Amino acid sequence: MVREITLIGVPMDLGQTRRGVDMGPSAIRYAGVIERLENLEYEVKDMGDIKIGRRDSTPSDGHDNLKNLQEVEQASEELARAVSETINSKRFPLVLGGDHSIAIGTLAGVAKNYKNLGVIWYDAHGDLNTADTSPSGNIHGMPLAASLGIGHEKLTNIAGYAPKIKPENVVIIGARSLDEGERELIKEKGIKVFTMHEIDRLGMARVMEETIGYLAGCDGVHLSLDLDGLDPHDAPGVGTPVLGGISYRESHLAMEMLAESEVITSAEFVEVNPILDERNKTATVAVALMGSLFGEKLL
Ligand code: 4U7
Ligand code: MN
Ligand code: MN
Ligand code: MN
Repeated sequence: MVREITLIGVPMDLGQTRRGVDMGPSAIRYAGVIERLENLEYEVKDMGDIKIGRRDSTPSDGHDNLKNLQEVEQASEELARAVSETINSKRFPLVLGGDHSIAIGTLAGVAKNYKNLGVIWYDAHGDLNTADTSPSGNIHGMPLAASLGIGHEKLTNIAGYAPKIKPENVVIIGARSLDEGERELIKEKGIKVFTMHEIDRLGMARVMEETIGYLAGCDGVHLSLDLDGLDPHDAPGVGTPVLGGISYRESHLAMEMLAESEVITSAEFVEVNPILDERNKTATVAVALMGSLFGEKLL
């Protein structure tokens, strides 16, 4: 793995309606991300935060069912540039969210640099909605669709190209809340999904072995980890918690297996909302999982 990491904070809260997730990057820094990675002998540079526009008082902005579209688009462009520059300087981009709409910009920046990028989407949700299927109009429920080139052009065409990724290079892990349109898209595109059912049945070790094998032909793999993939008992500081999630231990195992396989080439940790949290528990969990992802071991 690349030994130089660039942290990119994205204090984005416009992809959904609950306040506080814009403080996610601060909470993760406060939980000691830099020290954690430096202890593992990485060289860490914190480039600070991407600038985010203001919450719109007319959030749909004339675009039906796409709240704060303009502002999300702008931040995505800026984030895509920062991520791509990071990769160009041979550094590992570690993006700190912020709501999950930021994955649109992250993937726009990452995918430019790979021919056949794989994506692991660790999440309770599919994030495969479009304006037509979304029950909420919240863009944080749309980033995976947008990255596949599905949805509004302002979201699919960030950095001037589309699609960013191919459906056969995506693995969703932890799904337990899908909307009707998302189910249809998963079937239509044949997207690989390990729902909670499969995690219960196969165990996380086998799920990760299969995931790593499934993405073996990719020249890079991006990890997009939504903290709501974990059970709300372990990660309570998230905007859209869903009961019955992946445990803290299973998540560590998943990260450890990714570290051992050395497949991950970029990552983001999103949806940490300190206002909804219990004494910064969720940011602390995020940093602990980053430790495992970057090779931390007890012995
Ligand atoms: B997250 C939802 F309807 N599917 O689209 C939607 F259930 O990034 C939730 O995974 C989306 O946290 C959750 O609004 C987005 C809803
Ligand atoms: Mn506007
Ligand atoms: Mn989610
Ligand atoms: Mn998500």
